Amino acid sequence: MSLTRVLEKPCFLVMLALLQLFFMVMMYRRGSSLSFRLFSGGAGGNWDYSKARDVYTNLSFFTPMEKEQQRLCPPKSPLLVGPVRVSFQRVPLLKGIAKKNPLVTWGGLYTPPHCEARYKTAIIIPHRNRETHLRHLLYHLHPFLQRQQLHYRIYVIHQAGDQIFNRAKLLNVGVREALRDEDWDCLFLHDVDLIPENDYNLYVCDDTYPKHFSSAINKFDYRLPYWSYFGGVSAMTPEQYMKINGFPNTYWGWGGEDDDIAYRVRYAGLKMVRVPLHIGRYKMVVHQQDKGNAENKKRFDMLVKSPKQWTEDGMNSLEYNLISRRLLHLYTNVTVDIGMGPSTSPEGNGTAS
Ligand code: UD2
Ligand code: MN
Repeated sequence: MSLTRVLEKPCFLVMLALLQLFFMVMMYRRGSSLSFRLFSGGAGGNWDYSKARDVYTNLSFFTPMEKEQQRLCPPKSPLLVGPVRVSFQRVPLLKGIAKKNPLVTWGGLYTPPHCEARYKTAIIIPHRNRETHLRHLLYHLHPFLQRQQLHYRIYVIHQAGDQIFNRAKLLNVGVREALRDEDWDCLFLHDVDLIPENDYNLYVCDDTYPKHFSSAINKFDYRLPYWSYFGGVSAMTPEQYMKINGFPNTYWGWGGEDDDIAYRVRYAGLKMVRVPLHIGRYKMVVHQQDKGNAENKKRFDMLVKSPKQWTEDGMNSLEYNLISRRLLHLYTNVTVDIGMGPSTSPEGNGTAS
């Protein structure tokens, strides 16, 4: 039968129309449907962020009773939904967040109830005086990570005192403290005010290279501010972290440390990989510059010295005084005295630790 004859058959034309209708309906419902994955492969650039889902979607499937005998979780979690709604309109209470996450245990630890997790991820958050941001993050991050079927734990590294802030040194402390607990596969270095918007942004490390996750932040119109940008949220395996000698301890105050880290990655013979912009989307809680985190005016000079400094300033020179380690309902709180930098004057920050 020739093709033209087939095309002329009424039943064929009806079938064609029905098929077209079916695909149109599927496309219309793409926010949640199979077609979303079929057409975007879950990795294409075709996410519709206007149809974001509630961040607690699918968590009702979790009942500890259903655990299958230690079967590995599937390579791709069936619970993922893609874009999730992120709103800062109401600041959630810690009690309320704990209630919504009944399977999170003390210290902010979670293990999937149905299967054995493929990845163990520690989330490390440098913190001081950002309680509302922390509550927003915990509210959104716990269900996000649970849908990814990860074994995870959240660490909040709290700088004691009111001396000038040091984000990078706090992250070094977090890594050392987290590795005391477990052999984590992946260490996430996570700003407290950044909330991920797509759960296909898997909180898992790249086996070979340090990875940047917050590639598209609303603050920067969902674009990279500059090509080597490494601020916000990044992740490394413990091996990669040690290979770059961790982060610098000597950047006191705001700025520069993220660029130093990006440089170290190159000096150590590695390169940076990045989550694609359509998945690595984040909302940042709007905030002013904090008291006690003045701009580090010496950062440009320090960056020039970085090729010589990085092997001497980092995990191998890290010193701190652990004040307390407390297992709270939604996270492990590590309070630490990291010293006070060379001087408290804005001109004086940013030299040796
Ligand atoms: C940018 C980077 C950040 C870092 C910083 C320069 C983005 C989205 N983030 O953040 O990764 O490189 O520049 O240092 O580009 N913090 C406190 N309390 C304080 C001060 C800071 O908890 O008093 C923590 C908190 O986790 C915060 C992070 O440090 O998210 C970065 O500080 P920021 O948010 O004030 O700086 P920002 O948004 O310019
Ligand atoms: Mn910020």
